Amino acid sequence: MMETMFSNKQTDGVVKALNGFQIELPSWGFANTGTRFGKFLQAAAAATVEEKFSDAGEVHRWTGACPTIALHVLWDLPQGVNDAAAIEALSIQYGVRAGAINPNVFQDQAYKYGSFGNPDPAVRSEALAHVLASIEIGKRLGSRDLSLWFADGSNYPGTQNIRRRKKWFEEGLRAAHAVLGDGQRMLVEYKPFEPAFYHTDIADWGMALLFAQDAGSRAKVLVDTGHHYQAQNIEQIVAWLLDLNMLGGFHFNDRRYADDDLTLGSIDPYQIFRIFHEILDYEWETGTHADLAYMIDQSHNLKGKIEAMIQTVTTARELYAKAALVDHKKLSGCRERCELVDAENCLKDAFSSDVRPVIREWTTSQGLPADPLDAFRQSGYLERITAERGERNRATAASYA
Ligand code: PSV
Ligand code: MN
Repeated sequence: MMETMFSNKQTDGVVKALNGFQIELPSWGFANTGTRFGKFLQAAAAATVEEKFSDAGEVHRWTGACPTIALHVLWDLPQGVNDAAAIEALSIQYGVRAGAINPNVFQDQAYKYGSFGNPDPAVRSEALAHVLASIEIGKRLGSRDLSLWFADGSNYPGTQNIRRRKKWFEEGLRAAHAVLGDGQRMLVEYKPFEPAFYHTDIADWGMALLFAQDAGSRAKVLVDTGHHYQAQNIEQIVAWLLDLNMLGGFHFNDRRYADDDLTLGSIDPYQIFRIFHEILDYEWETGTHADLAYMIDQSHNLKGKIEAMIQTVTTARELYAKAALVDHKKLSGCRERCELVDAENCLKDAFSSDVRPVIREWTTSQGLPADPLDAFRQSGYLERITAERGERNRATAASYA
């Protein structure tokens, strides 16, 4: 039995939560990325898909919470399904499986005026063909989720027919849904702006929900925490989507201004806690398991990429464990009696509890290091890859100069 300041019941709840908590790493989070003003290149950054698997494997090795890596088709499987065998070999070698498959219908020049929403039927067909090829990759790799994000939109009023584009999106999403394999899901992500700055075709959770409902029963909504206006109540969106059985998963990150892709919990950890709380409260009340894909969608330009990922996973685990401390029965009673202060304190007490000792005991019991960041730093991995990749990455940096 663990010796903590919590009751046995609380400790059991936290341990159950820890046992079930997994979060997916983004392949693109290990590569050099930047803002539109430039890139600060890191000597240790991954440049090949093998290096991304290797780095992701390292995060999983020390945290034990990240058995899968999300792949972006264009960046990681440029030859489509022909690259699947190589991905399978990397999975075996580095101990992380392929997770969500992300088609890319936003970078090719053809997509200047959109992909599924492009007025040109030939471009719409090209985009659909890429999405269908991505579904094939998912089938081949045994990956459950097709994760769809579209940059489609327009920059100036009157320049696009918004209603027609909506219809074209419905057609494309239905066609993609029709070929999903058994057990595959389609996740529809929304974003209010960027790169489009006047209208975005899937701008918010309502649009994503309607598209998903229209596409078919295996389409769900993907909530990227960075894709909301400043004051939006994300946990309410989460609660509604859970109630509708339409929440598929998350792209976790934090933001201060817009889609900043900052480290989860770095700006507002209470918000992530409140999101986790809505999920666990739903599970407690309904007695069902919310089958959600927890994924990270961050790009660290200044922090060391692997360290930042370990920091993220550690924070996510802590916030999830804190949410598991909420006394749902007490909270439910307080709500019924409208005991507002006591109800709110159920959340605040859990959020302000220090869960780190119980997590340390749990990780040790799993054969994992109590301090994953320290274990990573001691391992020598960073020094090794800095030496191995540094020259190449410095040459790339020089070519930018
Ligand atoms: C777009 O901002 C996004 O959140 C989508 O999920 C993309 O797949 C990802 O970032 C990487 O560009
Ligand atoms: Mn995202």
